[in-house]
Amino acid sequence: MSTKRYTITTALIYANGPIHIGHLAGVHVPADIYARYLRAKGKDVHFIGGSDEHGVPITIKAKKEGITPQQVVDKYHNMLKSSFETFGISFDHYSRTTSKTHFETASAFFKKLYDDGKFIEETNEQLYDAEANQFLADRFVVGTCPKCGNEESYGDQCESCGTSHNATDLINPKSAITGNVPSLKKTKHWYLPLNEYESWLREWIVAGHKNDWKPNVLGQVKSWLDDGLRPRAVTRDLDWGIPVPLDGAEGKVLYVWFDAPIGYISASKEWAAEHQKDWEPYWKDEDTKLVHFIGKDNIVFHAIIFPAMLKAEGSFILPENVPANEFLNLEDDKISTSRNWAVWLHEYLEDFPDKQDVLRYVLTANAPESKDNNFTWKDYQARNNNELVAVFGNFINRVAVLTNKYYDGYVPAPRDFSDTDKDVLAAIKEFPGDIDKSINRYRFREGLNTFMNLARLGNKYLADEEPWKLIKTNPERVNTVMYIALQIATALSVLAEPFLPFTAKKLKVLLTNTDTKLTWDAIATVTELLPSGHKIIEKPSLLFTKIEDEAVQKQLDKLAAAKQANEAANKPIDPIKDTIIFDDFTKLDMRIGTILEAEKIAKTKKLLKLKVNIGLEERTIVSGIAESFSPEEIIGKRVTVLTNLAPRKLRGVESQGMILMTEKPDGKLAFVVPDDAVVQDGEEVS
Ligand code: B3M
Ligand code: ZN
Repeated sequence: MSTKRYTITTALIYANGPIHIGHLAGVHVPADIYARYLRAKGKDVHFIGGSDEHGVPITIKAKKEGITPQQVVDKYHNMLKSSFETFGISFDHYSRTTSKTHFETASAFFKKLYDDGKFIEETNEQLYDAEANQFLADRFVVGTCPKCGNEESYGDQCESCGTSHNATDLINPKSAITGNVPSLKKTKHWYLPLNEYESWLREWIVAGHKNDWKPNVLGQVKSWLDDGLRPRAVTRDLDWGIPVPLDGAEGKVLYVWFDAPIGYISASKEWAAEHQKDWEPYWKDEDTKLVHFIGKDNIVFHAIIFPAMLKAEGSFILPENVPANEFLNLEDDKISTSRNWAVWLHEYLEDFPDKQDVLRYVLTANAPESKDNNFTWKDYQARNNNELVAVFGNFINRVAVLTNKYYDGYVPAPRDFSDTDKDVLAAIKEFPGDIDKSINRYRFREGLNTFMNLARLGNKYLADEEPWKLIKTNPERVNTVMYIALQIATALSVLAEPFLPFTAKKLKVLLTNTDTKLTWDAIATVTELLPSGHKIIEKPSLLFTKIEDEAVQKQLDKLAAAKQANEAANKPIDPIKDTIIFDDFTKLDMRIGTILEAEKIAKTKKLLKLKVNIGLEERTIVSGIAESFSPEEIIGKRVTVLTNLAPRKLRGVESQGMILMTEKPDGKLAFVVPDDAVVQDGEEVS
């Protein structure tokens, strides 16, 4: 059956934090390329995304910040939505799972499965934290993964091997709320018997999609099926979520992974209501192609659990494909929200407000399509400077400048085409089809590379023909060369749209072909893409600008600071020393003092020579604090001094005491001082 329309979804982002380049590279950039490409092909495309606002991650964040879950999701939903907009992710609708439509849709979905007898109802023992007075599901419990031995697996999923399991499967479970070992307590839940769908899933995926699903997705699916599927609870004992729509289910909500994928359907309903459309064909007609863009940790939910839910419901189509990506690392380290090891989109957009396409380009060129990949700022800079600026930008700039210089901006009329010219004109026509092949197989890096080959072709053509030299000897030939260069530029302006949408727009403005109806496929068929006599813009701006070392260094410094702060925060606290008796303590003479003078000791890094008033007298003290303080800033500071320490010479200066210090998380030192300024110098510490 031929495809009439496309429903394209992106994994819903948990609204408990901002979005980072890992999400973008894995999910949103490829999905957006796909959606824009299909629109350029004139297809009926429905492209949706949204915020995942339920589940334990939201509750944990709310507890941490001392606000309500609703406040958490409101804050991050708005932030996510606006970063996506600024970044040019072309959603037809961006929704959220706390919307009224979604509550209704998810409840009705559950109710239908319940009424049709698709669930098993079971009361059994679940992990319970008596101190927190709460059942421990999902991320509220950590323990050892029964499959791979990772000691920090969550209750519902192990992030190390990707396995999804039940909380009671964990070995040595511990409450993430109190750290206590949980007890067991009986509770009633509803289970989807996945085991009953096993042979159907095997038939549908392993037999039906073995040629079109990505090997990483098929591999994971096969391994789960081979392990055997088990009934899976779709409800939880939590107070944040969509209430289970049954009598006698008070205090229970739908499991977040039950409600979240239904969020895709809710998003379509909202979009349809806003645009006077019918949502149902996008989810129910067999000639609709449904594609879920996700990261590899979401494969089981989109390839097994959600399809089983859809199948159980009975009226929906199933995904045609689930093109999951692997993970993107950052500077050779795993991206981590808790360690703040990430490039956050909202910060990127502040630092590089007009460079959306550069990030899209680098994330696509480096996309973790078949294996984990790495983002580095040096590579980002190199790809911008050596590829976007030096190849694509340079070609377009030459075309624009020379056309204006030689022809006042008018496209010249060509004369006789040389063999090279004919080859180039024929080559242009090959590009849309070649890119089609890559994109239809979800090979976006390959598609982008092919696209860049067209820019390379243009750049090389001009470099070989050298119109700037020919203009003196053979101006007629220059007409033809520039005409051809302008045809390449025009093809680029159309084919750039999925990958570099901001640039495509700029380029269309530059060529003033914004209003022509040049479609993707026209590039392969139309002989003259930009006709002779057409006028382009006089003073176009550059498509790309160079990224300097300082800009990159600023980003690296930011990461270094994040790493340092994280290490400091995780620094283990020293264990308590051996017990002493009271007499040992009374031997110490510690007094409050004030720093009167301070100077650096020459040729040392750490040492300051201080004069300190300790009430009875003034003391000279040499202190290793120069890396934490400048001499000027500490004059007048109150300190605590150990006064009866045997004097000792340091760099020729006799030190008559020691200043008490403690260390801050960033490794810098801080003085130990009385919390009341009225305490006099000389007062003893006891
Ligand atoms: N929010 C998990 C994630 O962000 C989850 C995806 C839901 S898709 C329906 O990785
Ligand atoms: Zn595991």
